[in-house]
Amino acid sequence: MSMNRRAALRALCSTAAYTMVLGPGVSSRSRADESRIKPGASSALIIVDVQNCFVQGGTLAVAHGEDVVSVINGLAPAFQNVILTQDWHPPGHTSFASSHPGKQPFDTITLPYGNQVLWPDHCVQGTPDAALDTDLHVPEAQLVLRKGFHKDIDSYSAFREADHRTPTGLGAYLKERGIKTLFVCGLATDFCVAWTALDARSLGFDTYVIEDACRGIDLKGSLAAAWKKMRSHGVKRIQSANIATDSTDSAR
Ligand code: VGL
Ligand code: ZN
Repeated sequence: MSMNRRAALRALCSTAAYTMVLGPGVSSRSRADESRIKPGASSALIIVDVQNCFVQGGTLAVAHGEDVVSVINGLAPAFQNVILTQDWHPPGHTSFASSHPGKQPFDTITLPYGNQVLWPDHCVQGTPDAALDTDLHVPEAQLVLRKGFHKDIDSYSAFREADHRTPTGLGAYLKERGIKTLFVCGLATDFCVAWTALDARSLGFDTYVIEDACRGIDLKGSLAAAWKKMRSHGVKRIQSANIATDSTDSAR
């Protein structure tokens, strides 16, 4: 190896010790004390279902669901692209226990597209329960995607409805905008967040779930099962502290 190549390699290695490119639009300082990811132009934050419905006082309140709001309010400004989703069901939706005589919330039934957990009536279109959490402050959001509006199909995922066929259009939207890396957060970890992250992987996105910006329902072990499945599909589990916000950046 020539001296020039060796010197160039040494220079490259020492640079790599400070900045590691994790994929298009994402870079991270790799030293232990500087291990934050700085989302770039080809990354997006997807904030899943942070609605009145899923926080304290809502029709399907997730334990400590409201705790994600301040975390997400702090994270969103670090992203150049932010998408919000809303669970948005018509009255009499097939996922409601009340639509199935004799059934109770949290029972499971078989529908033409597979198993369906039955829920209390929730996130009914146009009701205050379905509105975004009152304290959520994300003016930078570019798209609010509503899902679950077909009366006979549920849609946990922001990409594909529960029949695993009907697309919401989000995949094409993100691809057309050149987005390659997704950071998913919100409610609930083991349902809409997990299904969104898994579909994101199957559509080829590099996918992170920000654990402390999510809370789970945990129905019969569903939270641990969701993390296991996400891990096996290559979803990366991180914390909000792993994202470089403007203030943490300039502090360095
Ligand atoms: C959700 C259950 C029913 C969610 C939505 O947002 O995780 N869970 N509908
Ligand atoms: Zn729902």
